[in-house]
Amino acid sequence: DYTPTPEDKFSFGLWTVGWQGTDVFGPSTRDLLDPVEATYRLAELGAAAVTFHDDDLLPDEDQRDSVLEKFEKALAETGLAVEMVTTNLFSAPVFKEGALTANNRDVRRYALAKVLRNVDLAASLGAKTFVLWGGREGAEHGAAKDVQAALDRYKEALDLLCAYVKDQGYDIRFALEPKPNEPRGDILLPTIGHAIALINELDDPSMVGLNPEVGHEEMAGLNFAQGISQALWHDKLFHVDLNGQHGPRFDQDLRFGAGNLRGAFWTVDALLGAGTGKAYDGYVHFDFKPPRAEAMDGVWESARGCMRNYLMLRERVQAFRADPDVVAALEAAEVGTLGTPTLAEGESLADLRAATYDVEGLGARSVGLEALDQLALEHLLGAR
Ligand code: GLT
Ligand code: MN
Ligand code: MN
Ligand code: MN
Repeated sequence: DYTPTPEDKFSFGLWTVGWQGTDVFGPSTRDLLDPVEATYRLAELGAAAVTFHDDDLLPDEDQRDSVLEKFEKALAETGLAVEMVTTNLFSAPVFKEGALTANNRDVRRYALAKVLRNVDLAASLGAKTFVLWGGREGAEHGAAKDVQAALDRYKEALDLLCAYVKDQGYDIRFALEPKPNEPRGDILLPTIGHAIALINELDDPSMVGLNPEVGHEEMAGLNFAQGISQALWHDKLFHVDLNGQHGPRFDQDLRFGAGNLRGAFWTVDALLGAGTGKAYDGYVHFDFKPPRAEAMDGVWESARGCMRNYLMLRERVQAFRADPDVVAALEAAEVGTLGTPTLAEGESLADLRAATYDVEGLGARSVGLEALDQLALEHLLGAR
């Protein structure tokens, strides 16, 4: 009946249900939501974990200890885990021109100190993933950012953070979250591919992976399922931000399943390993914004919808993969044949070059792609 359970490993950012609706055209439409209350409500709805930025939970330094005490009590009473922690390096005016890659060196040092303090908190709460979303790392003007120097500083910060985590003996890995633009005009590490390339230049690439967000890739016109499949191939899908988006426009952060529904179907399929590939085994994390027009009832409905939509899509995807007609259509489309190396064992390139190919016949062959996709659509629509 699509009721989530802790085994589904659903997780929510406190900033999602806690978003008060402030946007560029108007102030908040909802009251402040106490993170402790959010924790109890999310547990009731069937979530397994929560995540947060330092500033979501601890906006007030004077109350740090008492807030943490109440929060830890809520975690203990609900059984919810803190699976991921992240740092707000984007709201405060000090980060207006960047944080870890700001031109100003004091800003960079302050940003790194803020992350380090939060890494200690993440370790003390048992979080194993630490996300870094660099929303302010970037520029609006060409000469304003030396991109190559900024990448040096990104690498420096990540190398220092990884060394710190090893030094402290923490069981934590970092996950970079790409986004093409917003709030900066052009953000560094705009896509999954850019981030993977940077990771490979780090001192210890094994400690850093990705936290891709559906909407962020789709803002760039990219296919999310294909992007996370590549991340899985590199063993870099450490975490995920599921939400919804209607094509290339501002970051919508719709509930998962809203927006590009077919994309959501293939996203779940990719997370499950797309039939024969590596599957994602981490928390299923939602990063959405309940629309500004909603009151609190709509906020909880939106959170519930994320989980129900995931469960419904998972059911549809599993039915699709198990359908004998789909198995036959995959076979007809030669999808499995792609797993066979192009050059056979013991064969040489000379053999390959000397072989004869029925180029005309191959050009005219049936590929069966529409038939396969129609089966997917019928499963998605519940017609099979
Ligand atoms: C911010 C951003 C999200 C990121 C969060 C992590 S913060 O809300 O829009 O996509 O995942 O820093
Ligand atoms: Mn987003
Ligand atoms: Mn967001
Ligand atoms: Mn996100």
